[in-house]
Amino acid sequence: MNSPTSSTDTTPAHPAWLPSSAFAAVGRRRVAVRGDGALVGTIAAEVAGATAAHGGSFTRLDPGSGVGDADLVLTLTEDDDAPGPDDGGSACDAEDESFRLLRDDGAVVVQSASDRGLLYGFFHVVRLGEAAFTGPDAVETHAPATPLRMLDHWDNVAVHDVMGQVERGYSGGSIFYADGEVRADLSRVEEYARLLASTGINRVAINNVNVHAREARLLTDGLPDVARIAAAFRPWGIRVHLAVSFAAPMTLGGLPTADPLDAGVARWWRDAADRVWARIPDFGGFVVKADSEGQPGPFAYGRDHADGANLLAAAVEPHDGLIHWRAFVYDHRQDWRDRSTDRARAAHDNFAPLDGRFADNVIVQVKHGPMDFQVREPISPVLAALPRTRVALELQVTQEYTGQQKHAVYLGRAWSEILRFDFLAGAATPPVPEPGTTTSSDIPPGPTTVAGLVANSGGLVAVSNAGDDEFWTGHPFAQANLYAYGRLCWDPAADPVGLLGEWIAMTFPGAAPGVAGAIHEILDDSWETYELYTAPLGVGFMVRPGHHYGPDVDGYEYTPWGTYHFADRDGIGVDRTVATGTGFAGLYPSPWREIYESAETCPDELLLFFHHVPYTHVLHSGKTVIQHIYDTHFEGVERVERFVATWSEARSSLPADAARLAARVTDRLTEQLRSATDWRDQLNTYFLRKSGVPDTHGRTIH
Ligand code: GCV
Repeated sequence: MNSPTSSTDTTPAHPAWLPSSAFAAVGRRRVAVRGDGALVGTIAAEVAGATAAHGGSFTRLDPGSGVGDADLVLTLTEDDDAPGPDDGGSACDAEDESFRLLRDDGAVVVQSASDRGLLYGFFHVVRLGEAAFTGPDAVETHAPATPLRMLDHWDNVAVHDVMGQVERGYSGGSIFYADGEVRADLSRVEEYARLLASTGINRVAINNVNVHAREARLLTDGLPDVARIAAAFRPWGIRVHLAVSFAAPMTLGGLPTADPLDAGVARWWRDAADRVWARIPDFGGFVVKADSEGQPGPFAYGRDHADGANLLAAAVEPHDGLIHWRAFVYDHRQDWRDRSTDRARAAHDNFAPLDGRFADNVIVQVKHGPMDFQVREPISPVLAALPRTRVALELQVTQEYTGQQKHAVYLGRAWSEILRFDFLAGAATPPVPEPGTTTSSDIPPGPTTVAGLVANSGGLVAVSNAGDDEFWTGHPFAQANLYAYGRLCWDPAADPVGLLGEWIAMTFPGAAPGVAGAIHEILDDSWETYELYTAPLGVGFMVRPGHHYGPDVDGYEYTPWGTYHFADRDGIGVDRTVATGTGFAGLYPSPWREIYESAETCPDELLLFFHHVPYTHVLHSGKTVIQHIYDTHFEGVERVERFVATWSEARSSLPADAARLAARVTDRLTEQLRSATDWRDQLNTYFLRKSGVPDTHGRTIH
């Protein structure tokens, strides 16, 4: 786990994708900023800094004044801006985060009805660089796909015995907490807020969803400190949320119960919420992990998750607050001998029957896959099973199961695939629900992709990968994941490789062209590379128990966690069919239920998630399962060898001030190669010994 943070570390943070040189195009120009509003001050300070650094000029204009001959005008919408009927803009609408960009003969005007929209417009121009001014005349409107674009931190205030300062954190300590307290110096939080705002993130939950005793108190006597953190985020248009313990009325309030239907409990939560909003008027709401992995919840009182969530929803409703209620609920004390219980079904079984019962300000937060952030899983059917409930997609930017920021793994491509997944697979009309079913087949007409389902609902949430590490993310290349997550929240249809290109261009401005090419060579297909040398064909969880790093094929096989692959001498995989298995495949709407039900039509990459097959089963690729395992593991390592060679050539073209970054990347790639080799040898050896089937190419398997 990560090491405890050091509160005395003074190494300046790497600027990530916002180095001064990324502002050169704006900073060389005559820039005017017009309008009132807290965030307009933020923009003005940014422009003042950029123009001072790069030789341009900056004017702060009063509302209503003329804009003169500026090259770039950043202005709140004023009456004479007369937005057209299609713009959707209305003056002074704080909730409207859209902005308009008008380019006329190289002069650019960015307008927005809100200061947040203007901030996003400013960063849009920064991202475009020179192209912002040299492009053809244009009038463009940009708006986020969803108003809810959030990051969760799994940071502990007090270092946890097992999980450390940041649960599943691989980037040093917490930027919020050190030595059991909220940090006195929150300047890293301010820098972080700026980075996030530049990608469009607008909400952050600041503590671990596993709420331990010290962290629970953030809700009560810790509030002044939470208010300080909120103040650090506020100039960047980001609202703060807290993870809370369902048992708080007992552990903090001294009540005899936390029963969601108890009037005293309801009163306690109302008072708690009133105190929070009195202190932090723009507070966002609470995040709750209940009845999951030992966290308290409504089951203890014979109540369900709608009862639990609605209790908190009523408390925050007078303040327009939100409850993010996690759907990650399953039995973690399963008997591995029992093949009828399927962890993949659990969230659906618990939540689908509750559809329609959640209050309007409850957001059910659903992990993208039915298990737990594996490198490859099918899309969670829960996302389409709650048409009368607000639902958020939960992703994991921190690389718990995808190389822990020691391996270069760009996840933008994975997330893009998830967001584009269409529950109806392009079917023209939704299928007619089968009588008496409560499964996802009755999703309403309308957008049926994951992005479409969450856009006007609960939006997106992801677990952050940032910490107090010099490079923010441990592996400097993992910054690209944080960046791409924010950008995909704003535009889920964006090309993920294009976003990677944006991150490279901003992070390494002016670097030799070979550098960008090399980073693309390493990262573009790195998610697939990681999949090649780790767990095959959607099977998952072949990691060391506990810390989840490195190979251990049977590590979780005979444990209570419900994460099995069922490999024996004849075959491997989990039968999740309706016909002979756990029935999980039947939780999808058509045509996916039929596609997944049959081993003939199931996509290769998910075969072992849905089917138990012999090692000699022939994939669509034409290879047998066993040969696929051997080939992919050899290929994965070969690819990482190429990453190492590519980087060792590219790093010599980096400027001297990137030496520390270059060295860090080299160290991480060295570890990635060692680990990938370990994965290859353990996996191939295990399956050769288990199956007795030799590699057709006769390569070394131990
Ligand atoms: C915060 C997985 C992780 C846990 C995490 C949990 C969750 O089980 O290993 O560390 O707990 O997911 O998402 O709540």
